[in-house]
Amino acid sequence: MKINARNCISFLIRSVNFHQEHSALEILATKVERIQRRFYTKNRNLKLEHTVPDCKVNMKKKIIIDTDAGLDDAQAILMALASSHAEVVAITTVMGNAGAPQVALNVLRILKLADRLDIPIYVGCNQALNGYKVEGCSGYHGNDGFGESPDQDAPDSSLIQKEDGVSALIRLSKQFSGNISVVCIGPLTNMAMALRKDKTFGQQLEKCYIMGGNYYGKGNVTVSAEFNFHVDPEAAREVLIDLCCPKTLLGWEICVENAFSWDWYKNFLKMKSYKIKYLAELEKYTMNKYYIPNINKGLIQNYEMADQFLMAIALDENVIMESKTVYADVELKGELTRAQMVVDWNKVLGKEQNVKIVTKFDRDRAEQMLLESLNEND
Ligand SMILES: [Ca+2]
Repeated sequence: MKINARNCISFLIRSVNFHQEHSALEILATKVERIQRRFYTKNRNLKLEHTVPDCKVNMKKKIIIDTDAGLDDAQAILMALASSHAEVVAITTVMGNAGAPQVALNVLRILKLADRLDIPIYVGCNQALNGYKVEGCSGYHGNDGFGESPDQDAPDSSLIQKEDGVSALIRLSKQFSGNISVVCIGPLTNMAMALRKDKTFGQQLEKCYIMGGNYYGKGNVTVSAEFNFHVDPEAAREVLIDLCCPKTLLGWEICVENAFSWDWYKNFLKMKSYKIKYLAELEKYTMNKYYIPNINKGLIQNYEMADQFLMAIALDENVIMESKTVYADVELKGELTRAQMVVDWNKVLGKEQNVKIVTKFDRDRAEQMLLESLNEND
């Protein structure tokens, strides 16, 4: 390795464990690289040997997770924390499976489980753009969104940051401008509010990944609305139309098509892992209140997951096997179709494409990423 400023700083980056120092060094490295490039551009005649290693090859992808955790969110967060591809810079919470403050407490429990209480949590919007507020919870994972099984040894809630989630999204997007993505696994209220407060928000983001919506009009709350879009359809619409960074969306139908069998789930629970044991305990509520009655009614055939699949895609885009880049909007007024995502497959509206919809993904790879993130022996 050549001894130059760039290599020295790259070496320091690889040696530093704490993400804040890591980030500062990356910014410094980028600035040094810029100065180096300017110098060599002006002094080409010097014919100096110039090798600037591509530091980004070794850099982890920076992400913020915007979540309404939620047990499926919990698994997705654990995937991100275990990934060698990503650095979780922050977690912002939004109303959905529970109110945003309760979601922050749930996230604290997950970070404690993963021994990553160093990651900052910011409480975001606790009501939708139109004022709608989830009273207590969505019902799916219980009143607290976490199986109504309180942690007797819960982490100190003072670890939750004072800054609100929307401000944190705007600040971090500027701090890591062009080098940070948001993985949205809850309703899109925080994202829409960030955009309303700062029109340049989308320009600062590298990418935005969204679990939500549907492209064949198949709902899981109403006949035609998916949960995240149903909680805040106005926010979903504003993000789809106005957020200008590249957006990748995983809709509900493809998640159902790729659901796992109940035999798979039984084997999953048998894995020797303190994380799975912990999550399984919390999921008992959903199992008894939702899964078993609906299995008996023939309404659900498989163990469905969504946030985990989106996280797999965000962590490694090679998981995407097929996608369609299209113009999509959200219906706000329909008598039966409010919150349904409407995809202009045939370019009838003549509008510019605004989102990449995943239409096929590598479930085996996603499953492997999930299992690897959880499979730690006690
Ligand atoms: Ca979620």
